[in-house]
Amino acid sequence: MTVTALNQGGHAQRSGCAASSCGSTSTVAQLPDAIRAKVNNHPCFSEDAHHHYARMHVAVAPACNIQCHYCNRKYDCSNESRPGVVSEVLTPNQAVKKVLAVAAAIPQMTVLGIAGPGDPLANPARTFETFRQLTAQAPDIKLCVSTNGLALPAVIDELCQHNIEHVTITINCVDPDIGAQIYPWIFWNNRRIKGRRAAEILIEQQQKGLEMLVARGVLVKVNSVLIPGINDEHLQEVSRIVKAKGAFLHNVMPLIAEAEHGTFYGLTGQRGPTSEELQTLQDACAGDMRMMRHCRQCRADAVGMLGEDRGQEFTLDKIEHLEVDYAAAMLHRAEVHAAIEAKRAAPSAAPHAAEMLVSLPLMSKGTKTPIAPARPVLMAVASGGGGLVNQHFGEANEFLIYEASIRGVRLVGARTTGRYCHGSEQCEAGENRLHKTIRVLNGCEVVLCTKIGFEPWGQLEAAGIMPNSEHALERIEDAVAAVYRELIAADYFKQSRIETQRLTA
Ligand code: CLF
Ligand code: SF4
Repeated sequence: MTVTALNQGGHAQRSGCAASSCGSTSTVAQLPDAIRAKVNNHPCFSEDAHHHYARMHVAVAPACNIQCHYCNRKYDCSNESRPGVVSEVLTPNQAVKKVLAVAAAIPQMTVLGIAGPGDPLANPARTFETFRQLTAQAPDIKLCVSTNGLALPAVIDELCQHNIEHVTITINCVDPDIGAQIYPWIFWNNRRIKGRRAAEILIEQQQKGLEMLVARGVLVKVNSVLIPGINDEHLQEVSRIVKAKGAFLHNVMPLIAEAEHGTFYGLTGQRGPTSEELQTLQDACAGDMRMMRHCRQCRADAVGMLGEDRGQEFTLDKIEHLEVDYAAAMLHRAEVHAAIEAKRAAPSAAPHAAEMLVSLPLMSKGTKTPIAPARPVLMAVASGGGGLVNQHFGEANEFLIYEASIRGVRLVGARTTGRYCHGSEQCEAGENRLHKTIRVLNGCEVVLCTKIGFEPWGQLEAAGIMPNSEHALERIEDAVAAVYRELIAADYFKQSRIETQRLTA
């Protein structure tokens, strides 16, 4: 469980990158040293790391060896933020140049991932050449790859030669009958194979690849796309099996399916899950393994902190004539990383939320009966990184969603307010941005930010969401716990509009 603060008991698609919770502060601390060293600064494999470190993808892998019903690889679309979308496909040399430029300009970028726009292992020459050059030229950057798994067993030895410590496999099912509803075909042994047999082969290769990676000491994350009515009742089984085989993390992501994306599911009206459905399934799977809750379903050319995309600052025309002194950059990067680690290790950075919750008079003396019906509350947090409440409401393109309960504070997700097409007036047409934000924050009862204007304040309140800017610049978990305490003290739960069915006392 991603609980970072505990109560009286004493105590984280298309497959995006082409998972109780991952890497929350407490769970990372409990890992063996060797694994902790691998995940400590990987923003996807560690929830805490994602507040401090960035990742980038290079789009060197255009081809794919399977077809997924949720995929349509789009090029040259700078507005869309979803997997498979890229502005330009790069050669390995161009990719390496871009990585060095980004690493020098964004020293907190620790991980280079290859995640498409097709499948990295269906483009082995381009993928491995990029890795080979980066291993030699930028040894301080972790290499990461995300694959559908079909070609994984065949290339695994070469993959492991490149010192890859993190691999993601997208596994949406372990049952070929379900797979046949997700994958219309695969390309296997120079032939196109369709239907159930295609899914059967894909599943076999995925499971074999997972076992082989684990045997070689590679940390494996499994991504699964939650497709209501297709694999929603099946993913707990997937979670159980991949955990038993040694996967480190499971990342259940919502299906993105809109008609304008031109995917089979989009065109046939297949819906994606609601936030509640996603969280319910993630919680159900969490009984079996670590779950990732902070995935942002990145583009295949994403650059920056998770949830931010600075790709347009590093287009080919901008970096073409750039000369990077990477030896000097590495020294600077090491200093920045040391400063980040010092900050993370400082006593002031240690979670205080536990104490804040424990200090509440939550229980009747000598009993375990809650005084107040303190059901869980979802709070949306505007954060620009660092694990702090440090963004203006109007500047936030996404909100981290935390759940506060008497058991503690935990991250349960991230919601993008301009999710699929932000920044374009066209895309915003017909729906006021504020209304859209309020809709996206459905189910949240509090929004934490540094500042908020009069108009959004009023509209949020009218929608039953309380804006709160009194915890600006505080650690998120502390702020969420403090607000939860304030709600209890103000008898909020006696008056609140939402039923108390979700009591978890
Ligand atoms: Fe990229 Fe994926 Fe590596 Fe991360 S992304 S290849 S593991 S470096 Fe991360 Fe993006 Fe989610 Fe992927 S937030 S879509 S899980
Ligand atoms: Fe698209 Fe291929 Fe990835 Fe499926 S595996 S999402 S078809 S790129």
